[in-house]
Amino acid sequence: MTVKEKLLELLDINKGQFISGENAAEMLNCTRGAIWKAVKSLRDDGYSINAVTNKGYCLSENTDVLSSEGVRKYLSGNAAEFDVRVYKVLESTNNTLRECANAGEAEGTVVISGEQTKGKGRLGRAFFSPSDTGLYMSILLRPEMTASDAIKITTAAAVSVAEAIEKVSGINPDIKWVNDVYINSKKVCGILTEASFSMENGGLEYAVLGIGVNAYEPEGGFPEAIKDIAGAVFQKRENDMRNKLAAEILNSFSNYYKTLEQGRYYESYRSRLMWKGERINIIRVDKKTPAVMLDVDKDCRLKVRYDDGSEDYISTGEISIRKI
Ligand code: BT5
Repeated sequence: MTVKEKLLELLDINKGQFISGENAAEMLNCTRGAIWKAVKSLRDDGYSINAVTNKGYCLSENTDVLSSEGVRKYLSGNAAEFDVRVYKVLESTNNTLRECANAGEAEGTVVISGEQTKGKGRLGRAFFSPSDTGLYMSILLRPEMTASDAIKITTAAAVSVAEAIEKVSGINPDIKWVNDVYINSKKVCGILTEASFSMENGGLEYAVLGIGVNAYEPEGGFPEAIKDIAGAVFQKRENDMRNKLAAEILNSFSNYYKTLEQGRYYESYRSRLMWKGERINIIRVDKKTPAVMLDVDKDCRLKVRYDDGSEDYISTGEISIRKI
């Protein structure tokens, strides 16, 4: 462990309390100069460390900096096997992970970033990913499944995010078919699964599961274009929250993933489904069809009733829904 890592551990254990440079240097067996250098470097990484003459250094109680050690600390069960890599800024965690996948990296490689400069949504849309307020994460999967079953990755992930949020915050989120997580009618998470298929047998070669969560509202609020749609999970910064949230998503997802075919996540998905029994518009490119949303089936197809009384099951794809 470097002085920086050891100092972070020391400050973390004593969060909210001052430790003098002299004591820290003695405990870590280094010079006070080395402590000061480590403090500067931790601040550059985003840690809020207060320095007061005659008192020393104190890590703010509401420090919430993403780090691979920070995420690993909260992993449990199957998720403890994940290889978590945390970056400060990337174009898109899905893009970075696709490069890892194409280079032959293993299932369970996880790329997390504190900011994305080209965060992607579905169908070429952008996902707003400002620095230090969100969690942008991609998981590499190499499942043996057909293309049509790949939707289960996305739906299981939506349940995992909702359950993880509930676990760390007590808030009970909803799911908007098929891949969005909502709190109080605002989107707090979007999910984009990108799959690569084998040219030889048409099977799934790998899938990159991308999850973007707005943990906090960015300073100055969300941009005009999404300010009526987007929301954040937390109202104020919470101690180590994004590391916890990332880990809890991975903990929950790793369990559902092992039994994806059995669809154990289905009842949780169904109970969180927004707009059940309400009128919606089904949007295909620019054609809108009004209907009543009835339910989802085990394959997460949407069961709807059209105005002529006929019923239909809708699969995801180039479709989205809006409440009327
Ligand atoms: C999604 O697409 O919501 C999928 C988003 C997936 C993002 C993750 S982050 C990690 C990984 N790396 C990536 O590059 N992507 C994944 P879609 O259902 O198409 O929704 C996109 C729409 O949501 C946009 O057109 C906006 O209206 C809205 N939107 C954009 N940014 C948002 C945000 N931060 N919060 C809430 N809504 C947003």
